[in-house]
Amino acid sequence: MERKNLITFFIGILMGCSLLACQSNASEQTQTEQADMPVVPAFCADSSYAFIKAQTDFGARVPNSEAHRLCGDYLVATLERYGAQVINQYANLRAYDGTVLNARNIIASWNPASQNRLFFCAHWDSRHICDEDTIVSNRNQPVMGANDGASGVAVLLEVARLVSLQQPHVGLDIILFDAEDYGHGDVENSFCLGSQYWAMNPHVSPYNAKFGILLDMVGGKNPVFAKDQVSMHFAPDIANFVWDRAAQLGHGNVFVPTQGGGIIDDHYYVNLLAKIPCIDIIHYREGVGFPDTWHTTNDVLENIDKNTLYAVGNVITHILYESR
Ligand code: AHN
Ligand code: ZN
Repeated sequence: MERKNLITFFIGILMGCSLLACQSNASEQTQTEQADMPVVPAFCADSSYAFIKAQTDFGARVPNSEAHRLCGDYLVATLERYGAQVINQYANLRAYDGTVLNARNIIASWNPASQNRLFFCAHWDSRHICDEDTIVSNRNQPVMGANDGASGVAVLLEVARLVSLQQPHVGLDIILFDAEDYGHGDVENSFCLGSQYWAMNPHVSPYNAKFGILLDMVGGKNPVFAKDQVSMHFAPDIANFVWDRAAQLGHGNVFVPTQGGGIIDDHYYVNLLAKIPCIDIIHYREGVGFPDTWHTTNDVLENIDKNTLYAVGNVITHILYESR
């Protein structure tokens, strides 16, 4: 062997050894990063479930109540503990019945300087009345909102925990909207007061993100998540991308690729007023409607299914960590 070839040969052996060494005691991380595949941390449904319980333990989180204020403080403290920079956006918002709601949107940011960002959102308030309850005498009770409110927040708190352990490539904002559910079906724009306010007054100006994902009622039993018409109108590519990824991850039974109803939810105002594409993952089936527990006294922890939390959490964790 010529001297030059010999050197090449030894370099080759050395490289082979280091590769072998790398592989033999390699973490999954090193192997998958080599294949240019990001490592996606494991979403823990038990942890997410505990975040629902933490919220419902305060009681119903109706704006202007003690439970609402204390739960807001808990959410901010938890997000800060997971390394976020948190902004409290306070606003006095007039509800359909004239009540002035002391509202508080909570915005948690990681890597706020990055222009390359995503946001996830949910509403953290619970409804003041169980007006869909079959028992008439229950209809003046507030909604506990284990699913309607707490579930979306709980999935996002678990994502926050994962982000504290492993930084994604993109910047992230978790936006917890207030005063979503203090509306009246007959009064236009009376729901989603917190998101309407945020969309007209973003926490930083100018605010931009590639897209957003809203979670609403993501912890119920026998869920069906269809692509709602508002998402398909404003952000069809994002909806198709998320539903395709969900199917690849084995959640095609809950993320059904059909067109859902036209749902006025926080994402509608984010699209319309802030002009940022945002989709909704919401338990709603055309012809069936919202889950049976919706706006009733049955929207409690006992009716939460951890498998639903896992499906949604697993999908959005992949979307976050696979984004470049
Ligand atoms: C409508 O009822 C039109 N939108 C549902 C918004 C909502 C209420 N999400 C949870 N609770
Ligand atoms: Zn509701």
